[in-house]
Amino acid sequence: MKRVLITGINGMDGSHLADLLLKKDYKVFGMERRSSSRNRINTLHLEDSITFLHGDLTDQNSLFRCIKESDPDEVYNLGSQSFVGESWNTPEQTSNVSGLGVMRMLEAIREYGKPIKFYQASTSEMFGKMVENPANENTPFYPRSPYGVAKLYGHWIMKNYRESYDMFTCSGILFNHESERRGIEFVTRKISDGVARIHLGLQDKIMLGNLDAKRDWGYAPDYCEAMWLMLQQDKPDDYVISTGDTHSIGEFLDIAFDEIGLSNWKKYVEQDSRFMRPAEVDVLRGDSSKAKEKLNWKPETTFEELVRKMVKSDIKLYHQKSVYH
Ligand code: NAP
Ligand code: F7E
Repeated sequence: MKRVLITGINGMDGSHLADLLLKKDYKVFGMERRSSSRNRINTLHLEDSITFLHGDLTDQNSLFRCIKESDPDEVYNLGSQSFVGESWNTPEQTSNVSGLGVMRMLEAIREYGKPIKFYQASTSEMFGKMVENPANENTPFYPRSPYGVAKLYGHWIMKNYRESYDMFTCSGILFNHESERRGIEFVTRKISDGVARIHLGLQDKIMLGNLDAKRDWGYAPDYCEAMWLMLQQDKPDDYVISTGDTHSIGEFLDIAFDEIGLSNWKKYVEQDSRFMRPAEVDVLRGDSSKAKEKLNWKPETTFEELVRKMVKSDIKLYHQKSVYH
């Protein structure tokens, strides 16, 4: 039985990846930070099937300990301060976790000495201003936020350890992917939750920032399959994972409101400068031909299916709560 350590286990991707690797019969260890309140909304269903370990990407010794205790064959480093907007408020913390944290985990693996395969959660935010559209593995990077800059350090240090120490390290340059487990502050979940609340009479308006932004949105469980495939190859490499399509926030709103039978979302959406960013990534679109060819991977879930799934799930969640709040 293969053993795996996943950082960021309670996040969206961490929980979906654990679901996938349990099905593939892995022994799963999930690293989480200590929290003063319960933080396992996405992993509650996993409490009896995986082992939780306490660790923090800003604490080198905790990473040595997590590697020793899990003795993994594969490590997926998904832990990150992943909210782009927040990265302007906490640039130092973001750089520490999402940048230096990668180096700390690589050091922990190197010190341990076993040939562990390592996956780094890189991001389309490294392309930022998009000097080429669609972007592929050879497109130059141009990050537009402290988060994007931190992730670029993580990406290059992962590559450097591959070249310096012959370690099996891979990077998935994943474009936006979403699911029913997405954090509530990200625009897709903010919309699906807001639409559910409007449908149930709990809210009148959704306050949003820049409505002109366009993203290449995919479905998180599809993308977790790609992460796993990367570590099953003979040689370590980097891959862009995307749908190849780009959609505006307006198109997301069209489908989300259609799911509750409303055709004119403009009556229910207001722009609010609090949600604007100091520098914006206007459009993202990825070319994942390499993943298709080498990993035999392609996305399964369409944009429309994704939006409808998220809205349906949020309506169901409110129905499951005995008191709406
Ligand atoms: P997420 O839901 O925000 O999950 C991130 C996880 O990292 C959370 O569980 C968080 O723990 C944990 N974390 C934060 N700071 C940490 C620290 N100091 N030490 C250890 N863990 C820490 O993010 P996601 O959407 O699942 O994304 C997974 C990874 O892929 C992230 O690295 C993200 O940057 C990257 N990525 C995401 C996308 C996307 O569209 N979703 C695209 C490209 C790349 P708490 O729960 O305690 O906060
Ligand atoms: O913003 C605009 C916002 O916060 C998307 C992370 O997973 O994907 C994610 O980063 C767009 C931006 O995701 C609101 O300005 C408008 O243009 O959902 P988001 P993101 O910044 O694309 C990448 C690939 C990652 O790696 C990240 O970890 O939507 N937008 N109005 C808004 N965004 C938010 N959050 N809230 C709004 O009210």
